[in-house]
Amino acid sequence: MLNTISSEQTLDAIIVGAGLSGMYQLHTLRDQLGLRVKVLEAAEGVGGTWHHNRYPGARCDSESHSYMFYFSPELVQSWEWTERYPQQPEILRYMNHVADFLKLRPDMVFNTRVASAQFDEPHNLWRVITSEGQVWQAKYLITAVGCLSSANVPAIKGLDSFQGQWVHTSAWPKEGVDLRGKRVGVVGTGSTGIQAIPVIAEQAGHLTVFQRTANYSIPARNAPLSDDFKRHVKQNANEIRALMQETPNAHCFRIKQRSALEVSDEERQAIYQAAWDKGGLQFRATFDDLLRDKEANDTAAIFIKHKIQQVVQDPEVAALLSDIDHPFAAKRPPIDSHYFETFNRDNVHLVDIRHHPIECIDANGIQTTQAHYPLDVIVFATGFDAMTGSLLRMNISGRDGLALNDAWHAGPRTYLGLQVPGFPNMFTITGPGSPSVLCNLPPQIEQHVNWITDCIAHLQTHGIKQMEADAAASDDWVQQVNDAANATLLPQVRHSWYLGANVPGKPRVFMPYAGGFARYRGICDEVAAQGYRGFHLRT
Ligand code: NA7
Repeated sequence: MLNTISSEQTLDAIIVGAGLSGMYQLHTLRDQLGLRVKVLEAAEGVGGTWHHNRYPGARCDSESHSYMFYFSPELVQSWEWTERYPQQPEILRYMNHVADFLKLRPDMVFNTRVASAQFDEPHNLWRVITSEGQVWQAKYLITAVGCLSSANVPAIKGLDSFQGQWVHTSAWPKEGVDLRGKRVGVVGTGSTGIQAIPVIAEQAGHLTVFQRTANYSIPARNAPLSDDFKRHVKQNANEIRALMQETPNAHCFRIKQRSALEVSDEERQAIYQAAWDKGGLQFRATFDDLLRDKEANDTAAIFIKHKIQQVVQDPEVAALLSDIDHPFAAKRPPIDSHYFETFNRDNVHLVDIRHHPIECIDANGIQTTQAHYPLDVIVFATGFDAMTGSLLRMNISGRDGLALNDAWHAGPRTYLGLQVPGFPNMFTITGPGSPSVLCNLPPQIEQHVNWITDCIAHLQTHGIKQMEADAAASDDWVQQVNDAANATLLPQVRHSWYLGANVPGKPRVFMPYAGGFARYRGICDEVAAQGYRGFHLRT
């Protein structure tokens, strides 16, 4: 097989995925280390998750000035966001801007899906085969496939028989879906459903929302950015970057170091009200024990449930929307633009599928155990086979043909979320075992890419042929990931995709590292400073 591979397809590194992580990784390996690198990307352009998630209302829940790269002062100066929370088209424009600014496109191969990646031990190479049968090989394989890229379409009986149109939010057609005047059903009320529902309600003739789990949501209070704020970002880029690196969630705000239980009721209400008025994920930052202490969490939960009951006029609908079974922020906490208000519209109907589950889909709509709902369009806002789905889909096999699917049969096992034992010279950006989905992603991507780049520079300079995570170090890390999660309320949620519990048959393992971004960064730096403790370096 080696003879059939052209010299252009023999590289130092192959990166899979042209989202933010793949783009930055290409820049550092190519432009800082001078390596021969290509990015393979299934889509026809850059953007990763933002290329595909074009559903109505799609926008970022991180504030725009925290959802960008800060590694290059020139890049920071070259861009201005227009809104507090940018919409998908603007984010995609930013990502295209990054690609052009860093002149990345010549080294990106689009419309190229990785069908398999095998480690060839005798040649110490990763051999990647695309779905078109092209073969690429390189010493290093870097997966930059995102955490939320593998859609979870529920296996509901009869979906194939539906005569209308159905679509998953993460595969929204580029040309859009004409919802005007139609009877639309949305299944799912996570962050995506909560963003999409208010916008779909404005377009559709009638909207039916199928809710399995009621959810908290905080108003985003989105607004255009003032010129003053845009100037502030450019003038304070270093401070903004430093702040994001210090905070547990890699956002641009600090968590107040106080307990929700140490202030009076009156003071607590005033604090929550101010955070509610300000809007956004900062609501979580009002107290530092909301995710650790159930009693503290209850105070926030009660405040938000009360708000829902105030906003929603029909008491039965309000009761259903505020009948939330998990602690606040123990599932990914959505933020919204008029989500609860949408249920006051005449053309919106809420269906409780917790107590009356969906039985099947037929030619004309959705049948629950209680009623039939005729529909023209079904929108699945049902989330993702998160964190491991896109990695496992790539048919990766490591040393001795060990398949990643087998290595992870009991759940993902990584060292620092960066490497998997048995898979030498393969690196994973924001993979399971790293803070990933619990934190704002761009600062983490910078940290991961910088760490991997320094590491590869070390391997190249010292003539090290192979780097591989030690099995015992990986087991210890999995334990640390579990311990960090168990110190919070996060693992208490049923159906949590943090645990893989939203995908039938998926092992239940808490996947993201919940110890905080700053702590994680410190651990990674220490491991590197100690000569890559916990990795085998083979010359
Ligand atoms: P989520 O957060 O996984 O939400 C998916 C929603 O779909 C949630 O309400 C689920 O209910 C519901 N769901 C999933 N499967 C089913 C089935 N089979 N039947 C009915 N309802 C179902 O995904 P999102 O896309 O909203 O958000 C993911 C991330 O994307 C988000 O955090 C941002 O980072 C961007 P459940 O709660 O499981 O009962």
